[in-house]
Amino acid sequence: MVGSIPNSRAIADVYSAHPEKKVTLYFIVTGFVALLVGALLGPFQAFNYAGINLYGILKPLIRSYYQGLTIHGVLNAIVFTSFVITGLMYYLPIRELKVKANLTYMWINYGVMVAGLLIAALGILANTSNVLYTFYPPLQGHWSFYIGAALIVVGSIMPLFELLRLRSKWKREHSGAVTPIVTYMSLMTLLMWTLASVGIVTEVVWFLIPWSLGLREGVDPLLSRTLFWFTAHPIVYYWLLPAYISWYALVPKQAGGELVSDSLARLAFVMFLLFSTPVGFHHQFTDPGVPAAWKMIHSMLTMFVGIPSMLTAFTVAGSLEYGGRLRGGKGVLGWIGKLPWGNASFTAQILAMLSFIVGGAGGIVNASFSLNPLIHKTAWIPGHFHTKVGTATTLTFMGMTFWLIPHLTRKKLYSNTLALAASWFWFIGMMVFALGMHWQGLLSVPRRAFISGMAENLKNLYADAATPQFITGISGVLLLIAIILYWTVLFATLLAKERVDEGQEPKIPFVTSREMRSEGTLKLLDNLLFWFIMAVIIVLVAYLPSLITMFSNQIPVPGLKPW
Ligand code: HAS
Ligand code: CU
Repeated sequence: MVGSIPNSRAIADVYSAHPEKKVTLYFIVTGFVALLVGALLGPFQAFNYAGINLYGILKPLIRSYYQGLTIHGVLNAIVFTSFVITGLMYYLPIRELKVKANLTYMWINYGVMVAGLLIAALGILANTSNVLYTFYPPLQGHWSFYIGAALIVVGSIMPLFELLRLRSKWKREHSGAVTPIVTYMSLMTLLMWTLASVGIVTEVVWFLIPWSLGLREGVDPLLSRTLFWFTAHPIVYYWLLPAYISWYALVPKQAGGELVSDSLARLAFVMFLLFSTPVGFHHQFTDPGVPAAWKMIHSMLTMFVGIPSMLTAFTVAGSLEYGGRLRGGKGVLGWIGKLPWGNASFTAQILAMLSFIVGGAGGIVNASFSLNPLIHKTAWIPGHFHTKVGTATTLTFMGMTFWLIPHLTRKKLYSNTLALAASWFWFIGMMVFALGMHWQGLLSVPRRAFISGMAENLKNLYADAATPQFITGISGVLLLIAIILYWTVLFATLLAKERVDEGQEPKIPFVTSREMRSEGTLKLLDNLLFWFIMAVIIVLVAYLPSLITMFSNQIPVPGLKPW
């Protein structure tokens, strides 16, 4: 490192070459501050599933288990993911295309989402909206919860239009070339998410906001749930695919390798666009009003959506192997030891990948029409998704910040050793949590249950789950340590005084990609409108018959507020 320059001048010119760095930093840091608040409630929930009720410590701020769980789910699953993903969806394509983005539009986008966050916080912190992050009616939250959530969803879709504009500008200047890979994957993610969001936007804007304002007598719970799950399965790929973009287009470079197949990566994203949305009934296998035939069709389509993840494993593993061999790895598996395990950003993301496999296997059980009833609404489900959004996505984003924050701010990472420790504690903590909760689920311990606060006469209801409950409690301690380590690294890096000279900061570890001609398969894969229309057709076939029946046979139910 050449040397550092005084802070005052540094701020002025840190962003001058790339002003999009500043708004990206705001998106990323806002997301991780939200995650810190949400994550800190996590150990309380793990201790609850160990039979230990520590909620008294949180009073009067947090007045109940369900208020705490709502804050945990909303901040972690909706706010953290939306802010970080929106920042990444802008920044990586802008830098890959080497174009100037509309900064005003980006800052307006940031403002819309911050407004949504603050408005939703009104209802939640006032203890009027303990509806959890799935906000199923007839539980009725305050109107501020629904309006805030709607603004965050609108904000999460906004990057699509700027990226489409930047892509067509780039294509005019590079005629005959296909969309560069990171921009391509980002656009496919946002197209999928825009199609998927139609369900939740209809539910919230058409039904729940007027209902919460007293303009609607009641809403039909089955129709609301169906519109919610229309969106809420594909939302998991909105959370996952930005992590995949790093696993495909950045991590191989960090491993000293390259992306071994650009077109296989594009094919995986086409499959996610086509099959992410028409599967939502796999969350409603026990809902009475959904015809069994459609549940079976959605179950089979869900198995389909596992295929692009298999493709991803194949391509990513090949790309890592390429890097390991360039580093001198020999024999069938000798390349693994040669990978840069001392690099916190790299290791965090490999641990995230391994966690994805565990959760994916459980996902196939969830998706099975005959097995699902064994685990539906049990602790198995949080066990599943803490390996997915809780680790595959979250630990990947943490791993990315270990180069991205120094890249954006020109400040050195506070400590690679602490960052490595945070990654291992998070990974091991989440694996222990997943073991405890999957196991409790198999013993029929319910999810979303204040089991540490049960009445005296029910105290021994889950006595046979004592071992997995103990395991779950251990995970709470490990994850608390991980939280302290990670946010120490993040804030110490952000608050550092010194900045390195221009050009000394970490580069974006893009894999090497050359300009490819738009012909043959690549031309077909690059036809975004065609694939989007195909996706809309599949979704209409999978949903329209049931939705027509539900819309025409609504049973409006008034709101419940048991808090
Ligand atoms: Fe899930 C419930 C099925 C993926 C998140 N899931 C949830 C909930 C959340 C969630 C939050 O079918 C709870 C919602 C609620 O509150 O009620 N899920 C699946 C399936 C997949 C899946 C089939 N889920 C995710 C991802 C999530 C996520 C990703 C967040 C990011 N899930 C379900 C079902 C339910 C459910 C039902 C409802 C259950 C109920 O009854 O309520 C698939 O995408 C999984 C694909 C994976 C596989 C496994 C094999 C894959 C391998 C290779 C991949 C490895 C890679 C790693 C890419 C087919 C072996 C990189 C490679 C290396 C080099 C290591
Ligand atoms: Cu799902």
